[in-house]
Amino acid sequence: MTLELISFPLCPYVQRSVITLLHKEVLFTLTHIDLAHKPDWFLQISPMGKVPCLRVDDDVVLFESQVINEYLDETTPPPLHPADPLERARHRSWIAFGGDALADQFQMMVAQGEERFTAAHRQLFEKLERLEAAASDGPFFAGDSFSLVDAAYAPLFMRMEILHNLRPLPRWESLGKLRRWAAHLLELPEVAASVQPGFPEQIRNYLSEKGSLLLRSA
Ligand SMILES: N[C@@H](CCC(=O)N[C@@H](CS)C(=O)NCC(=O)O)C(=O)O
Repeated sequence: MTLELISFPLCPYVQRSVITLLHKEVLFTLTHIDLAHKPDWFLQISPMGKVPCLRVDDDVVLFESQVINEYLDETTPPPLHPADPLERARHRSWIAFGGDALADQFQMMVAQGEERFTAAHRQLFEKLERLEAAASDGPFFAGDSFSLVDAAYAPLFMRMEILHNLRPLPRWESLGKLRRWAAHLLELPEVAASVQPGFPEQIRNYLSEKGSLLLRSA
């Protein structure tokens, strides 16, 4: 089986799948595209025009990070989803929640004005506070073992730490359980290797290009 992941280097949803592939030690190739100039071949294979897409055996194309991760999980051991259907469904619920939190985080990152920044910041932290209440005492989301929920949140946590270093985010500092969970995930080799070297600088440059308020008031 050949696996080609179509990527944009800064995309957190792609990163969810890269972490899963690296965790499972599955061979894959990564093809980067420029989302500002989507190539025609990409638009032809990506029904939603979004990354990630996973091309399997040069033939079938999967899209949506969660679908890709579940396919990888079902086809390569060890399983990262709980065996119990109810617990598995609970994990899926929190992964979907994390997808929305990533969208809020993105809005906060690219906000140029105070009003938009405040709205995105409020939405993001309302979600993170709920997540804090749902998370276990660690070290992972569900306790002792790494799951697809961990793969789904590591990209969000990585960006939180980068943003917090650029401009202190006191509400992030107050979320003790999440920060301990984040610190544990960010030390994992598959998480560290899921981005290119110099990633914090790449995020900073992206924010600068977007005229982000986060940099202006730093
Ligand atoms: N729900 C999707 C979200 C993917 C997504 O929003 N990807 C962004 C990049 S981070 C994208 O491709 N945006 C291009 C566009 O919307 O035109 C997933 O989980 O895969």
